[in-house]
Amino acid sequence: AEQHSLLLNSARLFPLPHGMIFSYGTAGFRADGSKLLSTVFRAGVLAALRSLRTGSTVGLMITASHNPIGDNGIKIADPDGGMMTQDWEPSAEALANAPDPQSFVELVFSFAKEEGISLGGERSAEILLGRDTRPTGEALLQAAKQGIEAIVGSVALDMGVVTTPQLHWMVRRKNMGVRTSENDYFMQLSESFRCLMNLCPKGIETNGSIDSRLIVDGANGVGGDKLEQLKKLLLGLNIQVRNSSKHGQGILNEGVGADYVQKGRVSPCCFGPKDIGLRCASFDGDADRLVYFRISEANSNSIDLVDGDKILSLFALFMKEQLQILNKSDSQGLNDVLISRVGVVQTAYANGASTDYLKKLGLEVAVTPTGVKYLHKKAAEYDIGFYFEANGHGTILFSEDFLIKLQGKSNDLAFSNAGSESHKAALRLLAVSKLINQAVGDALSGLLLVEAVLQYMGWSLQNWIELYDDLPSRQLKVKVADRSAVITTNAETQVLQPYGLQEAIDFETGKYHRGRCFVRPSGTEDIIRVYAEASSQEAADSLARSVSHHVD
Ligand code: 16G
Ligand code: ZN
Repeated sequence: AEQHSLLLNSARLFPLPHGMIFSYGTAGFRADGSKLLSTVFRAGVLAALRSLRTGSTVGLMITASHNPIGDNGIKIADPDGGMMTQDWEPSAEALANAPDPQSFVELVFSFAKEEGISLGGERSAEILLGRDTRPTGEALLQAAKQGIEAIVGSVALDMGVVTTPQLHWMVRRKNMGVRTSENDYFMQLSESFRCLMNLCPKGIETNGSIDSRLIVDGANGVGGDKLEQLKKLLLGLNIQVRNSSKHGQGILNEGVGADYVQKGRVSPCCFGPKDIGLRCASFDGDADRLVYFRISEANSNSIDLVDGDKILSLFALFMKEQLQILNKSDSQGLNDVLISRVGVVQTAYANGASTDYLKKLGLEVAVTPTGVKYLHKKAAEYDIGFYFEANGHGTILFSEDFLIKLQGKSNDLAFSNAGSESHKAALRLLAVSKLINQAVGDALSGLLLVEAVLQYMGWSLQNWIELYDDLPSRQLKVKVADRSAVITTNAETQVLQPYGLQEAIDFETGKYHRGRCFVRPSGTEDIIRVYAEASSQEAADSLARSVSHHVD
């Protein structure tokens, strides 16, 4: 009874705004930040239920990533640091849209019963809260806290202003029973980075082609500020942060950030002719996306983009090489070969040239629908699973089982063959597993891994760009009355409905050499997206244009 009235009284403080319908999309709830108080309060309640149900700590992050500064959003992180299980999304939506406090409370009780959660019981819930730099973040955080505290025995721990990947990392670590502070995060990243740098082959730095200078666009968000802190712990890199939320007068995600750079293929604000030829990188507003770029020699308004596909390819090449080195010496019978299932996961947006490249490396390539939750789940099926979206969101996952074997092997080698090439390869693989965020894609750790790998290879940005040539592509958006009218299948590569649209796409695509085209409803905006690829830019443009007329 106490629980019932506590919940009801709290819910009354957060009435549902008129005429809004909230959906738990690709990346949680998103809307105008001023309209989200009830949603965030209710998500706080749900997070507490999730924690009770799993008996573990969960996370709640308040961010709208690369969206404009007035927007905000909310995501729940599961105990392993990944996104909340998809089974709970319908309930999240039902709770968010319950028309009044009374029906909300009834829903909470019936859902708890269904899930076997005892409310007001012995068990207590723990939720880590984080937010990005948005002005509505503080008020929303308070609403989330009240939601959590409306479930008897629940505790909210405020992690402050953090990147999305930091919060996911903290949740994961908390449940592993290890230290979770921001300082621990910085220490783990900087130590594993140093370890990788120390294991670089000697003599390469004299090559002269590698420039230690790196300029990073922080999107006027939380990532720039965190990188300023992290870089103090790094040796061997000369990082300059621009558009960091600290001293910039710039506005979050406005003319800056990974989404702006990748979609528009333009340089962000505060980058110009003075930077021609330099290695540049860009984060998005909550620092879970990373792309690299270079201001073109020919035209300082345009850039050479190094997107998520190329980051993925660089990582895959490096890791494959380490596995080969590790296993080569063993074929002489000294040790057992470390068997590993290695796989790469992409979406339909992956440039066709990157997929060809990865297959040529001998890797298995899987395709899933857009959205981290799909890619992550697939990648977790491998011993080493790589995933990246072209937009720069991705990471490398190691299975527990494989890490135990790898550690064991590394220990054996330290005993029998310390300092050998295979021992170094084992140490590098272990360092990567600590550097790269196992919970979710992370621009900070991704950046450090790129830098360490370039250093290891002795590669300039130019060498990396030449890994393969991107096929020309074009993305368009089409405004439609009802985006749900388009239904796709086969990881979004084929249209099921409306009838006849796929035939039209096939017909148009057939006219172009290396043509590939697909359409899908956006999960974050009220539009249909069209993607086309072909052997020339003119052809890709024209294919995208003609298909978008069929969508209209
Ligand atoms: C969200 C997704 C991102 C996806 C994008 C697609 C997460 C954390 N983020 O930002 O992975 O690429 O949506 O947007 O899952 P769209 O559906 O509008 O094309
Ligand atoms: Zn983001």
